[in-house]
Amino acid sequence: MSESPSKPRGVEPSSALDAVIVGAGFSGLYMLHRLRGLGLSARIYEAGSGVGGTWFWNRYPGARCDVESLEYSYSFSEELEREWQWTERYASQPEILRYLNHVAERFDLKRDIRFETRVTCAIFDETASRWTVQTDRGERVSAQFCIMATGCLSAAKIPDFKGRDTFQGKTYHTGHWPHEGVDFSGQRVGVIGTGSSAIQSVPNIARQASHVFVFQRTPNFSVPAHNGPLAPEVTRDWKMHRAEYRQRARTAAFGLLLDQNEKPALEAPPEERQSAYEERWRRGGFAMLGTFADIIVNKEANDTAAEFVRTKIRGIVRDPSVAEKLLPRDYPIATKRLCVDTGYYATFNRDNVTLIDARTTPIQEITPTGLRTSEAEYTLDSIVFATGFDAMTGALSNIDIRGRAGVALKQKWSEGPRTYLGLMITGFPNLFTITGPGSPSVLANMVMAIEQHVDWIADCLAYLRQHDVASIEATVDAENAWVAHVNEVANTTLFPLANSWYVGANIPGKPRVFMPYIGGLGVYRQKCDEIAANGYEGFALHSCAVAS
Ligand code: FAD
Ligand code: N01
Repeated sequence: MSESPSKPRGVEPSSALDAVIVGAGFSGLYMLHRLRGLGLSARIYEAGSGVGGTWFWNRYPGARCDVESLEYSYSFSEELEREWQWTERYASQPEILRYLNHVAERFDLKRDIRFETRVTCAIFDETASRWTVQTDRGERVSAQFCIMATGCLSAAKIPDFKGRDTFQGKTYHTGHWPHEGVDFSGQRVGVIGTGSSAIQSVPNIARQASHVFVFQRTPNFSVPAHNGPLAPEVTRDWKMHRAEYRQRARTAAFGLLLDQNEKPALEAPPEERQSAYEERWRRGGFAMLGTFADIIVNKEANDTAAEFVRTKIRGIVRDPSVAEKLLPRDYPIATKRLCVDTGYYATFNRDNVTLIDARTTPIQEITPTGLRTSEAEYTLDSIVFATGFDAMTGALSNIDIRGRAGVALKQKWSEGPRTYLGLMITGFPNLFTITGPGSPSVLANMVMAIEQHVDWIADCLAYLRQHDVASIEATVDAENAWVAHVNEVANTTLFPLANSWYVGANIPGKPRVFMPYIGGLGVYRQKCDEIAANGYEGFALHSCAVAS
């Protein structure tokens, strides 16, 4: 039974736990399950009124995963995997949310989750080697370990447009979609943004609204999903070979069964290249990324893939001037997150859809009746902000986290995030970040990245218990070396060339640092395992009588 989310709890007497977990998405749920298995006392605090994280909040029309359902699901329990049936190649948001609720029920997790409770503050007590965690309900709890499962894409961001609050119609952010859904019938709708959320929602909104105006600042590369019902033979094959498939995904660069071609694009003659891209386009989804070995490291190779997609866009969109506006030109393909769509480009063939180039004619103001660009005024009934997230660091920065000597994490990260392995931060002992900056996280099938982090943290806590260790902390040298390595690897790729949320470019004033680790999930896993096997190399472990 979950605790009642509706009644205010007031200030509870302070209680002591082994671990506090913040967030009840894929990360927090599995973390709680693992800690229970170790016999540790743990509690999740979750701002939402239910489990699911991303899949609780992002309920916009068309929301679904773009990593295939069979792969975008937990692998830790064979029984769970055998009993759950995915219905589509890419599961819809409601189906993924049902799945996560099923997981929470099946493993009896909800009794240790405090819903509708936001963690506002976490302070490290150096004498006791414990964290004091406070919530917006006035609750205060002490825990030896604090585990941030707060999500890389959970801090929704609405840009500070002039006049934003004057609009008299309805506004929505894709990441905070109303649970009851939205009926756009007969409405003139403005959608701001053309990232994955817009690319999934625009075709659906356009089928309902009287007119949709899409305000595009940067065109995006998108490949077709070719979604559909999961054929029984595909599910059968998966269940038969699941152990092997999962093992491959865990050690693969992107945590995916990508079928990576090891040949460089430029070594293939043009006809071979063309037919390879065509074949991947027919398969759909992220298959495109594996067409050749050098797409994300060699600009010339990348150009061949980018031009292939641009040609596809020209072929789909009937009005050449609209097609021209939709062509991404100023960054290499896949260096902003590749989108996977169902009918996105074709939507611009509809009479009730207008594309506005918000780069050449920028949005100047939101008005009581709509939106004004430098060129025209648009009368709107609703505005959808598909404007993304303060990614990777936003949810952590929203909490007042204070480590040794009261130093604030925000202050430590004022020039960009610094971590050791994306798991721990020097000066913040016993604080773990699941899929933190400096880890593969958003560059992988995130469920595989999450499981790897959760397992590593759980094994680490078991080790600390066995060895009577009260605190663990990344050393300065290890953190410095890791940050340097993360940057060095990023600079061998084309990723830093794009103004993406990977480098914080979507948030005015955010330091430009490439945040995830692009060395590959398989390689990273091996490094993490070696570090643990060597007695937690790069970490300072202290046993301390005063603790607990
Ligand atoms: P989240 O699911 O973001 O959960 C974090 C939770 O922490 C949230 O519920 C939030 O309310 C809570 N929280 C945060 N701060 C606090 C606080 N201070 N106090 C209390 N609670 C707090 N990844 C893929 O690999 N494949 C996909 O196909 C894919 N599709 C996506 C589609 C969308 C629309 C989005 C936005 C992201 C998608 N992602 C995808 C990334 C996705 O975020 C991850 O796959 C995964 O769901 C993250 O799980 P998580 O538990 O780490 O974080
Ligand atoms: O957000 P985004 P998202 N004026 O940041 C524009 C995952 N995800 O929610 O590119 C005008 O990608 C901005 O323009 P620009 C996935 O990892 C997955 O779509 O900065 N426009 C951009 O077009 C994804 O990458 C799925 O120039 C402004 C858009 O808003 C991540 O979540 C589905 C603006 C934001 O795009 C985020 O995706 C959904 C301004 N001031 C999400 N500010 C799947 O398919 C921003 N924009 C699985």
